Amino acid sequence: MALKLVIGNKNYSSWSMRPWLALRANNIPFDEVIIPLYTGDADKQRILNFTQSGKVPALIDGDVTIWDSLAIIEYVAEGFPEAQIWPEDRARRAHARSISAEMHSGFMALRNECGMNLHRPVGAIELSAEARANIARVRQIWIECRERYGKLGPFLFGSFGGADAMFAPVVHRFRIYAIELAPEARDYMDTMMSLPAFQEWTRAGLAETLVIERFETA
Ligand SMILES: N[C@@H](CCC(=O)N[C@@H](CS)C(=O)NCC(=O)O)C(=O)O
Repeated sequence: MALKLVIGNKNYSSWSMRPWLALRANNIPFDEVIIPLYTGDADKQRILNFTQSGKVPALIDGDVTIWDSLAIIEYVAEGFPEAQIWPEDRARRAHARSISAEMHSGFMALRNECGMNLHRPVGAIELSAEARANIARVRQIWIECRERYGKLGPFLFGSFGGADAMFAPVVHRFRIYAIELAPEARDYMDTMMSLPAFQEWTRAGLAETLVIERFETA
């Protein structure tokens, strides 16, 4: 039975984008179910019918349900070892998991102030000191990876992997909010933006027409 990935609107749902990219960029077949977010009880119930977390993304593999973006990426990495979603080397793998977990559990100010909204016209906004510190930390993470693993390939650990999937929506946030970056970080963004799976998600998000007011903040 095919894997089924339950996701939110591609225009807005940054958590959905992460496991979707991990699957698509590795050519792992799956069906997708898109449930628009924050549209009322009926759509919320549709999410609850898949996962009692009431949130997307969720991956359905037969009678196994995995919810939460990072848990899904881990599950996919275990099921498809040939995709090399995490680096083979143990120390690199620990590094990749550390920055992925850091992304998953932090960067609240950046997330709150620079929501992913692919339709938003590109332009800078006034950011809090916390958001600016988040941006500086992302930049540091990317540059450290590029310095250490750049010879292996253009993504954070060489080829596209789980850590890249976790940081992909940040690339959109930096682009949409015209964040100024060092050239090395800009190169990484260009690499991500030229990934066919990233472009496919972006095209689909831009084709959506549903506007969700709570995400139209800045
Ligand atoms: N930590 C979770 C966050 C999931 C999450 O917050 N999803 C949002 C959309 S991006 C959601 O489903 N919101 C719908 C709701 O709360 O009703 C993950 O990594 O998957």
